[in-house]
Parts: sequence; C-alpha cells; structure tokens
Amino acid sequence: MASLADGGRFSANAGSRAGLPSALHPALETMSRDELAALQLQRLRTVLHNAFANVPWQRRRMQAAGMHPEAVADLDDLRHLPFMVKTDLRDHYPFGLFARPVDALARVHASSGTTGRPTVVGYTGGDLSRWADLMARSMSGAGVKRGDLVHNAYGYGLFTGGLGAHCGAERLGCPVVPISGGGTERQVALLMDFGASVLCATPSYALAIAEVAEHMGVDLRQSRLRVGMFGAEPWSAAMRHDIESRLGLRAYDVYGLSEIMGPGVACECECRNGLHGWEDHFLFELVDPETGAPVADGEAGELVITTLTKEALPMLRYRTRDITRLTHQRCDCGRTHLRILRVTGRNDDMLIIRGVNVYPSQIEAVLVGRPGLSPHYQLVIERRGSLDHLRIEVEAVPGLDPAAFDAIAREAVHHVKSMIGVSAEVAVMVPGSLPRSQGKAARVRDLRQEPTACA
Ligand code: DLL
Repeated sequence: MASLADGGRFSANAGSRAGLPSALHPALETMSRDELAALQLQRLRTVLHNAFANVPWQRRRMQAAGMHPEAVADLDDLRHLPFMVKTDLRDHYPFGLFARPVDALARVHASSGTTGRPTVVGYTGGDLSRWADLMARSMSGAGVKRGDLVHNAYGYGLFTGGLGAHCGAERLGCPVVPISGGGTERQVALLMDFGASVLCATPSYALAIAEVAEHMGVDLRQSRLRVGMFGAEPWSAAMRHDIESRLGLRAYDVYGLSEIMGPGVACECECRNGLHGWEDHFLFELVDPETGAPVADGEAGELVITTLTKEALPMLRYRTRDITRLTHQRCDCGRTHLRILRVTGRNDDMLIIRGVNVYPSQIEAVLVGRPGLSPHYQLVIERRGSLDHLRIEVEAVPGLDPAAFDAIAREAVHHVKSMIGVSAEVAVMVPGSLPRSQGKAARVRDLRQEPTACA
C-alpha cells in the first residue's frame, strides 16, 4: 500500500497489471473496498491533524464539533464536522485557510468567480506531484499513452485546466503543445500540422474548434486525433456524440475543481459509464442539498469532497454545489473506485422557471441532436409582468433553409414542454449568431436580476 508521503507516486515505466492495461497505478486503482477504506482512514487522520495543527479556523471548527484528529476511529466520524463552502475561502482571502506559509508553496491558482473576490488555492511541491499523478492516471484510463502528442487548449493561467492537464500529460510521458484557448484557426492548423492524437479542451471549445475547421474546409476527422479529454463544464451525451462525429475522436469526461485540486479529481475510463473518483486521495459524499443528509447510491444529490492528501490547503467536507449521482458498484474495467455519474449541473445553475426546476444541461439534452439544430444555444430568462419567460436561442445547423426554422422551433417547444415540463419560446437562429467560448461556455442570461436602466 502506498504511503501518504509518496502519495501513490508511480514510475511511468511501471508495468500494468494484466487485464487492466490502461491503469497507471494498477495496485491503487483496483485495491479492494476494505483496503481503500483503511487507506482513507489513515490519510483522513493525517489531513485532520494537518488542518488542526496549522489552520486556526479549522482547529476552532473541530473543537466546536467536539472532534480531535487523534480520536477519529472511523470514516463516519467526519460527519460531525460541518460542511465547508466557497465563501469560507473568500472570507479568508487570500491565504487564510492555507496550512503552509507562502514561502513553502510551489504554486497558487485562483478562480475568478463572477462577483467579488477570487477563490485562491495553493499547492506544495508534493501536492503538485500528486495532482500530476492523478491527471496522468485519468488520462491513461481514457486511453492516452506515453508518447501521444497532447494539444492542450485549456486556458493557461490562474485557471487550473491548462497547467493541470499539461503536468498530467508530461507525467504520463506525453509531449504537450501548450496552446491554451483562443486563436482557433491557428489551433486547427497546428492540429493538422503537428498531428496531435489527444485534444484537451472544454467541450464547448472543442465544438468551436470543429466549427472553425469546417469553415476553413479542414476535415479534422482526417487528423490523427484519437482521444478527447473534455471537462470543466456540464455537457450532454448528445453533445459528446456531436463532438465525436465532427472531430473523429473518442471523447472522455474529466471532472475537477480548483478548491479540491483541479482537473483529474474524477475521470471516465474506457467503459465511459461514470467517472471514477480517485478515492485514495479524496473522500466523496453525496448529500441532499436542502438538508445535508446522506443520499443513497443512484439518487441525485450534491457532491461533497474531503481532500485526503492535500498539504497546502486541506479541504474538509467541501460542498461543491455540483449535482450528480454516485455508484459504488464495481466497474467493468476492474477499477474499484466509485463512479460519479456525470455532473449534470451546479446547484447555482439551477433555474426556477415558473416554479419548475430546470438545469441548462437538461435543455441541452433535449435539443442537441434534434434534426436541424446545432449544439450552440443560450437561455435567456426575463420577467414578463409577474411571470418568468424562458427563451431558448439555438442555432440551426449550417446550410439549413431558413424557411424551415419556424417548424423546427415549434417542434422544439413541444419537446421541451413534454420532457422537462416547462413552457419556453424557442428561437432558431442563423448559424454563427451566438457567442462562442474559448473556455467555459456562458449558457444562461438571466435578466431577472439585472437592474433596470433607472435603478
Ligand atoms: O473547471 C477544473 C477542470 C479543468 C476540470 C479542466 C476539468 C477539466 P473550476 O474552474 O474551479 O475548475 O470549476 C469547477 O466546474 O465545480 C463543476 O461545476 C464544473 N465542472 C468541472 N468539470 C466538470 C465536468 C475546473 N466534467 C467547476 N462536468 C465544478 C460538469 C464540470 N461540470
């Protein structure tokens, strides 16, 4: 069993266990549930001790909960501790929840957030090494191999996507094209010229690349692309299908968040039947967003994560706001780590339209793939009188006769109503009329909260 000190560090030359050739850390990825629980308990004590000793705010919380790291006898004891939320980090801006002084850190990232102060996160050298290992493990499970050329179109900078994917690829032994987001025509040209076999990007930016390539008359299906590592935002099965057919690759869902680490907290394996959450480094809980009570396997709830090996910023029971379902059933691939069944949206993204709860990804799942409609859409919500009004703006596929727009829109209205239960106006738009993202797509314009001109 690997110790916390090495964090499950592996050698890129380590042999794989027969039958699970894509496992980078075969012993860790297939350990029994009992072994995993024992490792988690040992690491939980260490991380609690770290937080207790080095973060006064965490120590006070543990003391208030009558909890001492030495006295933790099993994993359930963690439930005595209240949840952490994003504002806890903001309230201690910038480094108040760090367990290491700044001069002991190796790197700092931050997420911008739409309002107020950014959320700042920090890593020791050991944290960065474990992150690279987990991202390499994720990529390997998705079929990326040592020597694959990785075109990394995640944004570099404070966002964890760029450097997270970069260091994971390098750790796996892959050369990286660190192109970042933007300059899409150049991206298309370099994909063809360099012959990358792996594309890392948000799913919406992958689609933007596909679209620009089509405009340039370049067929990316003829490129060497084989694997796509897509994440950082919710995306539907229909969108996966669209991306795969236009880019000629196999698309994998990768999940993560900066507060916990960055990309590589969980990732799909070749079975693509849920994302393996790496339980040797994280403790996952699923709770009812209203009551905080545990939610059973298969039911929807909010993901709560505790970091088990983070030195610089231990996070204990962090409410991610991400809504998903979990399964502990063993995957066909042989990995024993639980699976997160696709993150369908964030609690914060949930729209309440005339009393009906709606996630943008639900609307995407209904619309994308319907004849005549492209995956480029935006939801505009406004108040008309005392009623909410949802307008779905979705682009037609290129080449469609505008005379057909109205009929397609009427059909879409019907499908949204019957499958989601909400009445919406659907506007089919000319291709290219909606903004394209270079990172996370902005799907919602909620005008209900915007001040009026005189306010
Ligand atoms: O988005 C880290 C990341 C980079 C993940 C690249 C995957 C690939 P943040 O900017 O902190 O970090 O945003 C985290 O993005 O809480 C989810 O709401 C959302 N998210 C991330 N991955 C997925 C995914 C990065 N695969 C927030 N599916 C998370 C759905 C995702 N939502």
